[in-house]
Amino acid sequence: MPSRHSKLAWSDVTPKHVWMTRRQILAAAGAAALVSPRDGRAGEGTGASLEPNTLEEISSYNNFYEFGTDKSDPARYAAALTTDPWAIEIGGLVERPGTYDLADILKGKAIEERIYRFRCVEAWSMVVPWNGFELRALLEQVGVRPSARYVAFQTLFRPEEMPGQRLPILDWPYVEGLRLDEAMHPLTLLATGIYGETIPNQNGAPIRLVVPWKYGFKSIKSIVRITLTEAEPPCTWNRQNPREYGFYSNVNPAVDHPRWSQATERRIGGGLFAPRIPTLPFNGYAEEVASLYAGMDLTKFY
Ligand SMILES: Nc1nc2c(c(=O)[nH]1)N[C@H]1C(S)=C(S)[C@@H](COP(=O)(O)O)O[C@H]1N2
Ligand SMILES: [Mo]
Repeated sequence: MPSRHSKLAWSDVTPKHVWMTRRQILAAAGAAALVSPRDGRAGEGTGASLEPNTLEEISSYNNFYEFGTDKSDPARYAAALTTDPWAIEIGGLVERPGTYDLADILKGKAIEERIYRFRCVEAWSMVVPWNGFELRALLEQVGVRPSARYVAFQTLFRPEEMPGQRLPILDWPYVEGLRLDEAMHPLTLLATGIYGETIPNQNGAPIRLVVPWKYGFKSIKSIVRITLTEAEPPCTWNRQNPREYGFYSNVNPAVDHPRWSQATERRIGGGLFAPRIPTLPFNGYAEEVASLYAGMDLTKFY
């Protein structure tokens, strides 16, 4: 993430036929209703600009430091990750703590498609058609105790399969957290797929968080533990560099990163000469989420 040289990904020069291929694939899959209820409501004006990136773009330009710091490392190394069987240990301030098999978690959960803007703190963005279910459905299933105020998440620690974890790049395992109301918000997803297919390992298989109004690093991948807590949980990037990364990390064009502007973004796949586009408050989801932060000074709680 702190990489400052903007290396060109192959996706910067994606030829038009790749888009066509994707459209054909979608047509073949009968995925006609690509426009989700969340589309085009806030922000970018035309629904056309919420055209999803190609699966190729979404799965070849990744941040997943467990597999290395280069954007191409996850696509190169994540295939080695065993994602089945998979269990999530759910504990802390819940009524029914336990180790839940992913297959059991998925039982009875309606998997929806949600087309979300996704904005990395490094000022690039994508549009991703996720498949998943609302985190709140899982939290309601395990029963949140009244004293719980935050939700803590933890990624798998398995250096045998995650070569980046053999190096002290970050304080492993990767951890993240949300305030309970953020976690219960209907926009907050647990994603298990992209484009109707199993989520690629490099995107956080078999299950990862997606919080579309926050910078990408809040959307923790390959989750093995969820803990309801009373105190604000530690977050990997905040712990790494608290001056640069706060707990909230809401997308905010008015608050720059200490080392670069957050006012605009580069949409992956837009081409070499595509103009940067303005970044929207809360990444375009202000209408849905701004009220969660009413009265808070967002320059202080960044
Ligand atoms: N476990 C874990 N989760 C992670 C990361 C990581 O390095 N490890 N990177 C984060 C960052 S910085 C971003 S931008 C997104 C990238 O998600 P994507 O590869 O699906 O686009 O994942 C986030 N989740
Ligand atoms: Mo990121």
